[in-house]
Amino acid sequence: MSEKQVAFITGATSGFGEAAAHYFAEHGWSLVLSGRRLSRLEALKDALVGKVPVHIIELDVRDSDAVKSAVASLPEEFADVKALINNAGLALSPMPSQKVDLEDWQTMIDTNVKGLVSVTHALLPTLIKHGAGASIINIGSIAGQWPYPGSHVYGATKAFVKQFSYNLRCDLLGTGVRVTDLAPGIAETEFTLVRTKGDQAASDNLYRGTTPLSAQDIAEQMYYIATLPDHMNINRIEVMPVRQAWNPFAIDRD
Ligand code: NDP
Ligand code: 8X3
Repeated sequence: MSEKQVAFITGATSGFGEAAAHYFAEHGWSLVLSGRRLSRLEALKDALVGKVPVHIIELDVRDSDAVKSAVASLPEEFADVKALINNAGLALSPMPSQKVDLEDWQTMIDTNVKGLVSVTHALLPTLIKHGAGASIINIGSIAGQWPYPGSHVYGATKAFVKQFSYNLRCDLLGTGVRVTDLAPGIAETEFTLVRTKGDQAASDNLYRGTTPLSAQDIAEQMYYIATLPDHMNINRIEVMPVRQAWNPFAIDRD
């Protein structure tokens, strides 16, 4: 590959982000990898640095000042970001709204909405400077499109991600920068362990006896989007495993 290509991945310490780091590295991309768990970032860097240049940033996307300064202080060889993968995110408390702590709703909004917005805002000048071929890949969810019990604020944050992605496209018209809402269905990562605050049995139970998406499946979709011909923009990809579909409407009866 002649042109150096840099991907900036948030939430690279686990799941989709970690799989994307490996997959983009296999294809020769330089990587900026961020997340809160430094030891995991260091292990990832050790695993990948023999293949491609890697810059790690211990970063909580909820801290907008830290986001701004992390982007402003990117080393020169990582400064020309071509693909921003806004992947950091989480769901919490998959129970009815009336039983959820307000703090959990706020954490999801702070991370999935405000964090994603901060990172995007900080990197927009860089991506626009890169121009044709640059991509913003926002990780949404089927939960942003389809309601289900216990999704409450999580699904609403992902609906934000979808509409923000579309709206960004309008403003970025003419810059060459693409924007995609990549919306996966059920995928086996640490997502459910986080959502249930460490209930390994609940997580195992969700994925038991079916074939969920894998982190690798989504990493490959990210790479596909980031390497499309410059003139193509996929607005949204919604992907479910074959073994997931919708339920009928629920009805309250006497
Ligand atoms: P994981 O829990 O495996 O990974 C989540 C990643 O987000 C971790 O690297 C975590 O890093 C990071 N993260 C969480 N909070 C913050 C924060 N405040 N600041 C920085 N990084 C943060 O889950 P997935 O890989 O499954 O999730 C990735 C994305 O995909 C999320 O946005 C999720 O909503 C979405 N998604 C997941 C689906 C699934 O079924 N798994 C389906 C559809 C969408 P750390 O804790 O080190 O900060
Ligand atoms: C996570 C996928 O199916 O739990 O975004 O809503 S699902």
